[in-house]
Amino acid sequence: GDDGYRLWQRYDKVQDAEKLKNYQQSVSELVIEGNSPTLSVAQKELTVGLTGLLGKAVPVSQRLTQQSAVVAGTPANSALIASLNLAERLNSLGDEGYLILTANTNGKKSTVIAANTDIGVLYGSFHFLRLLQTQQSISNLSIASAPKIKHRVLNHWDNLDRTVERGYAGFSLWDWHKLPDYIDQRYIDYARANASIGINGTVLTNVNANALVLTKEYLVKVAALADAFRPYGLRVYLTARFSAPIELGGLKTADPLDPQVQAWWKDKTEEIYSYVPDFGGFLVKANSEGQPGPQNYGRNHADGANMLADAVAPRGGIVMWRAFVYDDKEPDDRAKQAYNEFKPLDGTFRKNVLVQVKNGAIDFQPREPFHPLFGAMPQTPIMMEFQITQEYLGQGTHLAYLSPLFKEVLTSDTYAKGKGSTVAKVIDGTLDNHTLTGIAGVSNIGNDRNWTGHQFGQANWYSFGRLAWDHTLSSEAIADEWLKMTFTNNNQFVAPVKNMMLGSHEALVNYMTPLGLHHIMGWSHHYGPGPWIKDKHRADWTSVYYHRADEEGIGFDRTATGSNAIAQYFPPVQKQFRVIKKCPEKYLLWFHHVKWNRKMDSGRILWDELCHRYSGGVDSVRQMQQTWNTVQGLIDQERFDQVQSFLKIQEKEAKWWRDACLLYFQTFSKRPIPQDLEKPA
Ligand code: GCW
Repeated sequence: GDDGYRLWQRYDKVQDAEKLKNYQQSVSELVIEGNSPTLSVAQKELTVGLTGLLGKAVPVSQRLTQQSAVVAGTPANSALIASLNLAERLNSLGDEGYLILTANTNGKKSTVIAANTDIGVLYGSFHFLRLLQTQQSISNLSIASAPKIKHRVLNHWDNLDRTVERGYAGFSLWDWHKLPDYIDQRYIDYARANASIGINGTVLTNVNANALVLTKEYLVKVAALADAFRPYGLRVYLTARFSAPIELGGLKTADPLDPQVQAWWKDKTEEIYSYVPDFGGFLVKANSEGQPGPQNYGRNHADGANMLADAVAPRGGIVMWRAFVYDDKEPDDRAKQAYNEFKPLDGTFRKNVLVQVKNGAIDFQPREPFHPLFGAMPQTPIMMEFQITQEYLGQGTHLAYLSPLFKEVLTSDTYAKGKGSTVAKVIDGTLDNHTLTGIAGVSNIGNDRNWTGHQFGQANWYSFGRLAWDHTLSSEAIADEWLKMTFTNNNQFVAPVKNMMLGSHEALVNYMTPLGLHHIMGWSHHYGPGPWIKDKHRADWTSVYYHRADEEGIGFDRTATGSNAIAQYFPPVQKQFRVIKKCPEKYLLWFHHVKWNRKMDSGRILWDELCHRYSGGVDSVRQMQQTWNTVQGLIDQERFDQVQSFLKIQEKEAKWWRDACLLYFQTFSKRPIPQDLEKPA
């Protein structure tokens, strides 16, 4: 059956007869001079891919023998490529960029995939395959591409017992029990998939870290994974449990200023590099949600990060230090804590430290305004952390295409250096001239047959990678290519399903947390609705803390009359959000406590508008179901059925959200559900 295992890397024969003929004529042989592990996987991918797509064998050759060859390589390892004098064009493309050109090689017309490095050749090869998979013309190519961000990393919240924190697609891919001796084909296919979208790093372990992964027993297993991934340009990172010197090293302290502690980490790091010579470095969650950290010893985040940074620096490693920190010390507004702790540390981090900031200040909500730390620490490379796994967005069963969420954040303007200081420019280093740049996505991958649980979860992995490479791509373009590669080029399928995807995130926001509501999910598991949650031992773990509904109105006042979290933004941004009248409605209840009878843009009062949003969300899901039903028969039955079943679950749960939230909030508003809307069941 077609279970989705092949992701977007399906190389089935091109259906359009004319295009097929053209491709067959344009690709006669594959010429790859030189050899290396990376070139050999590029060759394999091109051979398998082209053979499948063209429906004919494509001979591989070390030298050019025919017209219409595909020639791939670097000037250093290929005389043919060197003869094209591409130095100038390649110069600006760095270590990972590539060219795809229609060129004249030794008097023969060829398609050339050229790069400075073998990994660039591999990335270019995947791009070339994508052109055929999406049935674009390959007759007159002149493509240059290079990533805008240097470290494009997946974060796996995978535990050593193979459970995955916030994972909804089965168990961890890493089969520690059979490693290092058994290399599951899944590891290779995982690396292929990542390379195909330019992801070049993977943090194997949960940020709620287990120090055991730093022991020899595990390091040999980590090394086996790193060996499997290396040809694909995928570097391995680990999470570092801050108290490891105590737990593993038997020291009395983990104080980062203690010379013994520093020495322990240096030795440990050297040991890691002895197994994994290109080890990427550490990702650290410290002093957050009960994790140990430098503050346990009266030190700050920079002290902790710098100690680890010094340990990995001699080997070129980096430290990704997370800014997702909160505790009960900031009872008036948890949203303010990260900024308050980190902003004063700007300029005190080592050169090889990135501070990794979640897209919003609370926690991966269906919608949040951008985190005020973006733009606020110009001397520090700030790395983005998105969540691909749908912890707060319906988890394994709701279809929500997340590229629009990612784009909304990336295109937000921080005004840090005046208009046009977008979050994307902070992240890609152009705003403050950083060359060390990074973006992380919390993985939604597990050992389910289709990797992500929901077939459409694959689109979120895919779009994270594509945007990490080039954040200027549109959600529409990404959905278009993903659908064509994953399902079919048939426009009767692509056009309506693309529309469905593009509206899906907004639909979810509407039936879960419209108008800036947030964190009203069920306690701890974060799945269904739970706006009534209170009486937990910490205020900021309740829902009532976030929505603050009362007889007068609803919403969290984060202006000067409330927590004043708004003051963490640059003045022009504050101005956008400060007064109710001007604040975009999508963020209204994030920043303001608003009266139930306040007139909204639609002319309705707030209560009625809230009812309309919740109902509209349910309607949108029904619309998605209808759309999906029309494409039956255009794709394989197996994936069609699964998506159809999940949409039924989504509809049921959208109603659950709508009814639960409206009935609950109605106990405060004491107003009727508008006549024209379906009544809560
Ligand atoms: O989103 C929250 C999750 C925790 C997670 C934490 C974090 C890994 O509910 O499960 O822990 O954020 O990002 O550290």
